[in-house]
Formats: sequence, C-alpha cells, structure tokens
Amino acid sequence: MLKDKIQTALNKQIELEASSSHFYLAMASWSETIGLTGTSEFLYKHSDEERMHMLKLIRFVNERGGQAAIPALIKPPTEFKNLSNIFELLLEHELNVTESINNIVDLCLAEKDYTTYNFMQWYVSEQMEEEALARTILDKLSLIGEDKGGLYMFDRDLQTMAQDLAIDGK
Ligand code: OFO
Repeated sequence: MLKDKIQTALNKQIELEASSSHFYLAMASWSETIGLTGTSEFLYKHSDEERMHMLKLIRFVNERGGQAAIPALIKPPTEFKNLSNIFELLLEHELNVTESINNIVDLCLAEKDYTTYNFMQWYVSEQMEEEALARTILDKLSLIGEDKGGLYMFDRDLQTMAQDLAIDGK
C-alpha cells in the first residue's frame, strides 16, 4: 500500500509528465507549421514518450493500491521564437523534471518505501539520457548558427533521431 505522502508526490509527477507531453506537442506542432518536418517528427515522438512516462506512473500508483489522479493541463504556448528557443525551453523543463524525480527518490528513502525507490530508478536514468540529448541538440544548433544548409541537415538529423526514440518504456 502506498503511503499518502508518496502517492501525492507520484501524482504531482504524473502531472509533470503530462505537462511535458503537452509542451512538446505544442513545439512539434509549431515546428510542423514552419516546415521543419524532421524536428516536428522528433518532438511528436518525444511528446508520446512523455505520455508513456505518465502512463507508467499511473499504472504503478494504481497497482500499489493507490489512486492515480489524472490532471488538468495548462495551455502551452502556440508560438516559439526559433529552434534554439525550443530546445532551451525543453532542457530547462527537463532540469525541473530531474529535480522533481530526485525529490521523490529522497522521499522514498526517508519513508523507507524501497519498492517505489526501485521503480523510480528507471526515471533517474531516463532523465540523464534526456538531458544529454537536449544538450547535444543545443550544441548542434549553436554550431549551425544562421546557416540555412546546416539547418536543413539538422532537420534531417532529427528525423533520424526520431526513429530511435523508444516509446515503449523498456
Ligand atoms: Fe519524462 O522525461 Fe522528460 O519530462
């Protein structure tokens, strides 16, 4: 049985993962409207991946005898300044997600909930990958600068990266 404190923290995490999915969906849609097909594909996939992170938490809470809360979501922006702005926002968002996951891990130890602690380890590794990926993308963008040819190649690169994004939670 889940302790109330843990359930509350996991439900907040469910909301955060849902908001990630929603935020990246807005980014995907914006990228699509400006013709960046590869980037939008990558972000649509990323949004799906965040939904999977949310679902994994919902199922865990319910399987442990708790009750998952399905959150209301805040409307994400419809416009973004440029591509770098998107990935800067994405990295900033992921850093908040990492902090929140680390806080849950701390709480699990304080509450001696080792089952949830183990479950959360998957999220700890996932965050490391997501932060690294966002930083790699930002490095590429800063190398490209204003170069149109570079941007074209970048978009194709993201198309390929989209194919590698795992959304099955394994
Ligand atoms: Fe769920 O990893 Fe990003 O937010």
